[in-house]
Amino acid sequence: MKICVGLLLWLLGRSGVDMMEIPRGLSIGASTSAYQVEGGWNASDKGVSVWDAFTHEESSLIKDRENGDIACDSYHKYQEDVALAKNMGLQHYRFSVSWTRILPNGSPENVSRVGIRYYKNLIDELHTYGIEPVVTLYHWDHPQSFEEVGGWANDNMIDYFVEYARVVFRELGSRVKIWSTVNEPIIYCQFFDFGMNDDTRKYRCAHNLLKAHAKVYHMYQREFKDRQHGQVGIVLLCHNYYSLNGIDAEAEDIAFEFGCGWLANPIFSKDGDYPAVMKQKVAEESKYQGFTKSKLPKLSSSWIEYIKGSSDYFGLNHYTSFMVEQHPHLNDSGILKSDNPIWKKGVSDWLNIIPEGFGEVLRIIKEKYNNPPVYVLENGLSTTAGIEDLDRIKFLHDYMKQMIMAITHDGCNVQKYTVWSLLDTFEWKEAYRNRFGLVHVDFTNNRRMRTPKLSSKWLHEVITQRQLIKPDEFMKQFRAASYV
Ligand code: PNW
Repeated sequence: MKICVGLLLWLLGRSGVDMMEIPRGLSIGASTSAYQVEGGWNASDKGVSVWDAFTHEESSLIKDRENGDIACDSYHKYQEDVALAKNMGLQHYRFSVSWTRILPNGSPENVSRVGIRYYKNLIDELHTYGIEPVVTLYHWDHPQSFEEVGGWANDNMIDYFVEYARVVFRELGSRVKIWSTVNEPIIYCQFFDFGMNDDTRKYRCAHNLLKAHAKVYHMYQREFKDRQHGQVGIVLLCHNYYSLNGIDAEAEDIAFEFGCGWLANPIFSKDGDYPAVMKQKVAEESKYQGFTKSKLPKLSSSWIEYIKGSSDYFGLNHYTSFMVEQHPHLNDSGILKSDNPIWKKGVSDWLNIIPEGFGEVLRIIKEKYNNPPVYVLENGLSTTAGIEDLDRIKFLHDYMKQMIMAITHDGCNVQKYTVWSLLDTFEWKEAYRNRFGLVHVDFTNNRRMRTPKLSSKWLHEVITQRQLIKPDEFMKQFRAASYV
C-alpha cells in the first residue's frame, strides 16, 4: 500500500501539480526527551530525578495523577522506536540523555555502566539505519539530590552539569556529532523550577543555566573537539508576537526579548549580555517593587565575552504566536499576552496555530543574530488520542511551508527541521492527554503498543519525494490507494 501511495504521488509530482520542494540539505527528523518516553525510572542503578520525585510526591498536580514511570517504555523498546523512525525515512532523531541514568547519585565518580550501555545501544541502532543522533544533555530531569540543595538557583549546579557533560562526551562522544546542552532553559525556570515561584529565583535559575551552557560549550572545545569534531549548541523556545492594536512594534519586540532574547542575546548577538530592554525594564520594575538592586543578575564583562558565540547553531523550538499589548507594572516586561479569539488551537491551551508566525520568527533570528545556522528541534501539534490525524498533517504542512519560504525567499539559514514528537509522550503536567506524536502509543496497555498515525505516512512521502505534499492531495491518493 505504501508503494502505491508513493507511486501515485510521484506521478502527481510529474504531472505538474505545484508542490514545494524540500530544500536540498534540509534534514528532516523527529524528537523526544528522556523522561517523556523512557520509563524504566528505577531500572538497574538509575537514580531519582526531580521528575520522578515530583510526580510521585505531588501527583495531584499532574493530570490523572499520572507519571513517567513507564511512559512509552522506550528504555526497553528503543529498537522499535528506531524501526519506526527508519520506516518514516527520518534523517535524524533527537533524544535526551537522562542525567540520573548516567550518574545515579550525581557524582562523576559513580558512572552507571548500564546507563551508558543503553545510550550506546540506542545510538548504534540509529547509525545502523543511517539516522543521525541529535543528543540533548539536559531536558529538565536533573538528580533530585541536587534539587534538595536548591536546584538551579544554586550556583554549584553549574559545575555539577559540567561534570555530567564531561562523562557523556567521554563515553558517547565518538558516535555523536550534534549535541545540545539545555532544552528551553527559560521554560524550565518559569514553569517547572520546583523551588519557590518568585521572580528573583527565576532570573537566577536562567542565569545559572546560561553559565552552565557556556561552560560545557568551552569544555567541549578544550577537551573533545579535536578528537570528536562535534557541534555543541543550545535549544531556545521562540514564540512570535503580534501587537493587539497592529502598530505597537515596541510591544512585539519587548515580548520577544523577554522570551527568546533573554538567552539568545547573550549567546548570539554581536554585543552579548542580556537584552538592553530587559536590563532596563527589570531594573526599573525592581526599584518600583522596593528591591535595592535589579532582580536580573548582572553578567560581568568577562562572562559576557565567555558566553558570546558559545553555540555552533541556533537550536530553535517553535510552536505558536500570541497577541501582546503594553501594561506598565503588570509584570517586569509590562507585556500582557493574549489570544486572538479567531485563532485555532491545539489541545494544549497555549498552542495557537499560526503558521506565518514561524516565518516571522525565522526572519527575526536572521536579522537579530546575523543569520546563524538554525536547527529547528521542535515543532508540532497536540491533538487528542487517535490515528487519523489530519489536523497534524495540515499543521506540519502549513508550518513547513512558511519555513521553506523563509529559506528560499528570505535566505534564512535553516538546516534541520524536527517534529515534536516521534511518539505520543508523557506531556509533563498534561500527562497522557495531549498527544504530539507521529505515532500513537496505547498507554492503557503494558505493552505500550505503537501505531503510526496518518501523519507519519505523510511525512514519509515528504521525506522520500523531497516534496511538501499538500494534505488534500495526500488524502485523495491515500484513499484511492487504500482501495487498490
Ligand atoms: C516543549 N509554551 O515545551 C518541550 O521541550 C517538550 O518537552 C514538550 O513536550 C513540548 O514542548 C510540547 O509541550 C513547551 O507554553 C512548554 O508555549 C511550554 C510551551 C511551549 C513548549
